[in-house]
Parts: sequence; structure tokens; C-alpha cells
Amino acid sequence: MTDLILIGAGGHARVVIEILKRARQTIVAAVDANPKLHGINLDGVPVIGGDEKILDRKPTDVMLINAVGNVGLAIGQSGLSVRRGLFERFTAQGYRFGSVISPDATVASTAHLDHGCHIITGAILHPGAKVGANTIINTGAQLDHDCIVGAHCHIAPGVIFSGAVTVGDNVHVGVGAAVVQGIRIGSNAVIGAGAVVTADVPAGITVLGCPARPVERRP
Ligand code: JB3
Repeated sequence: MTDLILIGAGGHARVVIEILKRARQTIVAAVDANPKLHGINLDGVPVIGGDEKILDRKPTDVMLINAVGNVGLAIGQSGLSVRRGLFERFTAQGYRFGSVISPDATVASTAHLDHGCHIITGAILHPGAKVGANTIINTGAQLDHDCIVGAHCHIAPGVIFSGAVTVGDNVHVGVGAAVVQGIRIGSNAVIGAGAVVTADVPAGITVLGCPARPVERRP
């Protein structure tokens, strides 16, 4: 029996704990970079220390759940988002990441989910939708038929993709944004909260507004 260990003990971790409880999965412990959280009990899960505690366990004995949610916008020391950096660091050391699929999400039988993705409560994935590794499809977000979302993305709550929208890797789509059918969004793009995207978004570009227009990224 492999033990589930949560990486992160913040807001997204609480969402994940609740989903895994509802899916009748037991998390044995959480680890967090903030020493102030060591020793607390997070909604029934003991926070046992920092990431070094994972290395005490053999990769074959544990399944990691990446519950650090901040993707894309918060760049850690590696130049990657903290979430992506953690995923790549522990994957390189032979550890596996489990996916989190809410029993209260709607996922078509022909949808494809890569390992370590999170499908949160109320999310809807229609036939042919594909979600990349370590990506979060957050509360109530909707991917219509044949949408493809790459790895290490955050599709925030309430986002709506119409049919056949394609998104690259490491993309943040802000809360409540809407994307019309067939649009292509390049890797490392940022779509602002509430944006209405009616034209393709090149890689690395930030767009805001209705209709969404490119803006200079704050340093
Ligand atoms: O937008 C929504 C609905 N949710 C957001 C989510 C997707 O991302 C949420 O509002 C936050 O913006 C974010 O959730 P997260 O990552 O849980 O945020 P926060 O509450 O700040 O918790 C992050 C936790 O990760 C903190 O306790 C940090 O100490 C911890 N952390 C940071 N770096 C780390 C590391 N923990 C470990 N184990 N290792 C690290 O390298």
C-alpha cells in the first residue's frame, strides 16, 4: 500500500485534502517549506516537516501529491514556478505524482489526464479534452470538447473554454476568463481574470480585458 504524502500545506492543500477525503483516500502526512507549519494538523493531516522528510521514504513506498498551487506567476529559485520546480525535482529523483480527481467533477470517458493533474470540484471536461501533467483545472472550470491544456498550467476557477481551445505549458488563465472556440494560447502566456479571448495569444504574452488585448508584463 503506497502512502500518500502532500507537498504544501496552504490553501490549495486544504482543497486537495477535502477532495481526497471525499474520494476515500488517506493522506498520511504533509510537508511544507514554512517551519511555522511543522507540527500542525491541517484538516486531519499532520504536517511533519519540510521536503527533506520525503527523502526519508523510498520512491516505491510513496505517492506524492503536489498541493503547492501557485503556478506560472510565482517563479522560484529554479526560474520555474514553485509548483513546476517541485514536480520536476522529485520526478527526477524517481518519485511519482498522483492525480487528484474530484468525485464532484464531470470528466468524459474520452478525456485524457496526465499524471499529477488536479481536477477540482465542479470542473467539467467534455469528450476529447486533454490535460497535461501537474496542471490544475480549478473549481468549476469548463473545458469543452477537444480542448488541450499543456503541463504545469493553472486554469483558475470559473474559466470557460469553448470547443477545441489549445493551451501550451506553464500558462495561467485567471478566474472567470472566457476563450472562444479554436483559439490557441502559447506557452508561458497569462490570461487576466475575466478576460474574453477572441484571438490567438502568442507564447509569453499577457492579455487582459474584453476583448482581451496584450499588456506589458510587470517585472
Ligand atoms: O486560485 C485558487 C482557487 N487557488 C490558489 C492556488 C491555485 O494557488 C490559491 O489561492 C493560492 O494562490 C495558491 O495556493 P497555495 O499554493 O496553497 O498558496 P498558499 O496558501 O500560499 O500556500 C502555499 C504553501 O506552499 C505555503 O504553505 C508555502 O510554505 C508552501 N511552499 C512553498 N514552497 C512549499 C514550498 N512547500 C513545500 N513542501 N515545498 C516548497 O518548496
